[in-house]
Amino acid sequence: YENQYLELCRHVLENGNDRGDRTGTGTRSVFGYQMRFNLQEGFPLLTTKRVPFKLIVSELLWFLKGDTNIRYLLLHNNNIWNEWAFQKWVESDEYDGPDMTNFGIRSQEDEKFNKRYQEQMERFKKLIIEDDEFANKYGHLGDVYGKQWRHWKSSNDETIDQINQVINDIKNKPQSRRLIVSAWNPEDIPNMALPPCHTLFQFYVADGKLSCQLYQRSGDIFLGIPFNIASYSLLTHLIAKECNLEVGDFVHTIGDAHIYHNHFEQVELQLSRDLKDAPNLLIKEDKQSIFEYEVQDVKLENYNPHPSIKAPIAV
Ligand code: THF
Repeated sequence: YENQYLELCRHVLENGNDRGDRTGTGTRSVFGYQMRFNLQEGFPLLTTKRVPFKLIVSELLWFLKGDTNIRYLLLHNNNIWNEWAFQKWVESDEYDGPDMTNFGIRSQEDEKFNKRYQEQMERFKKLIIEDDEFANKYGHLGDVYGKQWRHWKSSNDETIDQINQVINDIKNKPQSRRLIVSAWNPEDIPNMALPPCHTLFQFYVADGKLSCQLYQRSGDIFLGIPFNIASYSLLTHLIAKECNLEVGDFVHTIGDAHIYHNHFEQVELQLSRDLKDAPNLLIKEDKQSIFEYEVQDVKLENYNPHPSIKAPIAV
C-alpha cells in the first residue's frame, strides 16, 4: 500500500509543474491523482517515516465532536492547527507583541525573528489553555470541519448533523449513492481560517464492507497527505464498526497534489528507505456510539517505522 504513496512522490517530482503558491514557498504539483488502500491489508500509516498517530486520532475526534476551537487540540499536545489561530490573534487590535507579519516564511529564514515568534506562540498557547475568554475569542478557526460535519447551518436556522445522517443512511440504505459528507460550504468559506482541503467524502457498501472515497482539493504531499490517509482510514474503521460492517477500501482522490520546494530533500530521503510491515489498528470495543471515543481508545500494534523526518509547514 505504501508504494502508492512513494509512487505519488516520484510522479510529482518527475512530472510536476513548478508553481508559486499562496504561502510564498513554491510547490511542484500535478492536478488529479488517485490512490486506493485496501484496509483489510493493514492500517495504511506510513513506515518510511514515523507519522505521529496520536495527533491524527485527536484531530479526527476533534472533528467528530463538532469542535472548531484549538483548545481541545492543545490539551492533547496537538499543535498542528496553531498557526492558523495564531494568525488571527496577531492580526487583531488586541495583539501587543512584536510585528508578526508573514511569520510562516520569516520564522524559517530569520533566526532572530524565529526566536521572537516562538515566544509569542508560547504566550498564545498558554492564554488559550488558561484563559476561557481568550480561548473563546482566538481559539476558534471559524466554520471549519467540525462545524460543517456536525452543525451545517441551514437557511431556516436549524443545523444539519451530516455525520449522524450518513451513519443512519449507511445502516438503513446501504445501497444508497448519496452517502456524502461535504465540508465545502460556499457561504461559510469567508469565515474559515483555511477553506477545507478535504472537501467531500462518500461511502459505499458492498459485500458487508464499507469503503470511503475522499475528494481533497489540495494536498501537501510530505506533511499533510500521510495524515489525511490515516485519518480517513481511521474514520472508515470507526464508522464501519458503528454500522456492523467490515472495512473495504479507502480511495484517495486529490486535486492539486503538491510537494513544497523546501520538502524536496526530505522526500528524497524517504524514497531511499525500504518498507516495513503495516501496523494493525485496535479500537476499544465497548462504545455505544462513534461520538464517545477518547484518544486512548484507539491504538496501533506492530508499528515499527523508520525515524521521523522534520520539515517546515507552509502557512
Ligand atoms: N497546510 C499545509 N501547508 N499543509 C498541511 O498539511 C495542512 N493541513 C492542515 C492544515 N493546513 C495545512 C494541518 N495539518 C503537520 C501535519 C498536519 C497538519 C499540520 C502540520 C505536521 O507538521 N506534521 C509533522 C509533525 C508535527 C508534530 O509532531 O507536531 C510531521 O512530521 O508529520 C492538512 O490537513
